[in-house]
Amino acid sequence: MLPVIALIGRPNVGKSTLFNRLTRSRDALVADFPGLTRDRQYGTGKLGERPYLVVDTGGLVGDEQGLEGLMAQQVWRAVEEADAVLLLLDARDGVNLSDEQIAERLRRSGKRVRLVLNKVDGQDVDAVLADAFALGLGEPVAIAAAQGRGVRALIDRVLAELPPEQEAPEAGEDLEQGIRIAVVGRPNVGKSTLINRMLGEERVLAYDQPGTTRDSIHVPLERDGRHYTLIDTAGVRRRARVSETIEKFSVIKTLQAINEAQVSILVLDAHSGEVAEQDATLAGHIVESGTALVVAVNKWDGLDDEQRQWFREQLDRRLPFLEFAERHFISALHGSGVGHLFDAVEAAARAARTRVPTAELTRLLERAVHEHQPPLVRGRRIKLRYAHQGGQNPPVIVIHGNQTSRLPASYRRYLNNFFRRELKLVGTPIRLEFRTGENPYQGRRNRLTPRQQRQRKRMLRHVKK
Ligand SMILES: Nc1nc2c(ncn2[C@@H]2O[C@H](COP(=O)(O)OP(=O)(O)OP(=O)(O)O)[C@@H](O)[C@H]2O)c(=O)[nH]1
Ligand SMILES: [Mg+2]
Repeated sequence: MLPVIALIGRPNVGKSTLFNRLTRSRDALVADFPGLTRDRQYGTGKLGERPYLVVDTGGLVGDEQGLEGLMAQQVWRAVEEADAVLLLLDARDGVNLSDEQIAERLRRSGKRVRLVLNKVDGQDVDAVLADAFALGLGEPVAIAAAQGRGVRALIDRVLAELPPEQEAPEAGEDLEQGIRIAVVGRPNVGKSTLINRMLGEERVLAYDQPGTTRDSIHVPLERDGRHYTLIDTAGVRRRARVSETIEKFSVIKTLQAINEAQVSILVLDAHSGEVAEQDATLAGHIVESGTALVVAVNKWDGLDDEQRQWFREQLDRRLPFLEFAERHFISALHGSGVGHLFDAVEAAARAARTRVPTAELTRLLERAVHEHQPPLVRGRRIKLRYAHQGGQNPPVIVIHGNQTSRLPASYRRYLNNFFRRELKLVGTPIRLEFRTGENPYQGRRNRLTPRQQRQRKRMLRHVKK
């Protein structure tokens, strides 16, 4: 599981600014998916040695209302789910009573807390550092989040203090576990019903175990001689009880599950009549994570044609960036369409593992460029020369050329769609990475002068004899 880092502090100390810094590396990716908005509260980051999850929170005010109110409860929940808490302080304001009260409360939480003194740019911070130190939460780390100063050192330090990550699951498929499938969706879309349906009646009772707040349950499953592991974020419950329970929804838990899975099934509720904000946010997280995806539109039973048409339009309008995934219209309650989900999961997992030879990718790139040239930038044409595969799960296509950082998002999308179509990739996002520079294969061997070439020929003649 990824370590979870929560950002806590008074209003305006720079939590969101730091959050953006810690998650920024993903910006370029998002540009390839029109309509995808980023979650500005939960994000994945990989600034340091290993990936992590970050949670931004609303500002806390140190009085009783501010520490116990409705808003604050959200913050404490984030603390509860975190492995490390960063308490931000504002070097311009100095340490005040609010900070002291928040610090006191954090100390009682028993969590690993690290003090972060922000906005140290252009400040003489010695006095504030001493005040911060006096909060009794250890040595503060000074940063300037707006400029990015000290942020890398901070995250390195925080990650180093955390216990080493448990063995990360293999990117590929494990024979015993089979494909790992995360079943995700907002509360009450029917995740538990679907999981029960996928498992079959008799299996359900055995897995009636509550998870802790942030841990998902892994349920082994065999179907047609194939193994799968369902990662359940809702908690599988006895059938009779499914409708009665109000599940405790946790974005962190969902993100962890997506991260461990090879394929996510995003469950939507057609009965609700709309694709909600939270659906779009979860969809965005899945795309950012790069796992393969199958969309399951649940509660399709009992809708008339008009309602169905309406929901299809909602999907196109609100989740246009999911067009790479298969959509299945199902009824978890009655079981219709559920069997096809397994085929879709298999297909998506296969697509995610695709391997394409360099020669073929380069040929495709040449065709794409031929059909639609990259734009001119300041009178010079952006050149894209060749492509190779940089990874699987999801497929990464590395494109070499010059001025590639100037490629507009629209052209990246064009390339993305082109490769997807030509490689017939359904169910997996693809990642494009661009490299500017010389052909690395060209520079690898020293170029020989004519004289050296003659010498070399002579030498080789000797060797042959
Ligand atoms: N000078 C300076 N300003 C900063 C720094 N970090 C953040 N700011 C500014 O401080 C203001 C508040 O930043 P936010 O990141 O929105 O603060 P926040 O803690 O998320 O605030 P709330 O969400 O309202 O609690 C913004 O105007 C930032 O530009 C910094 O390192 N130096
Ligand atoms: Mg904020």
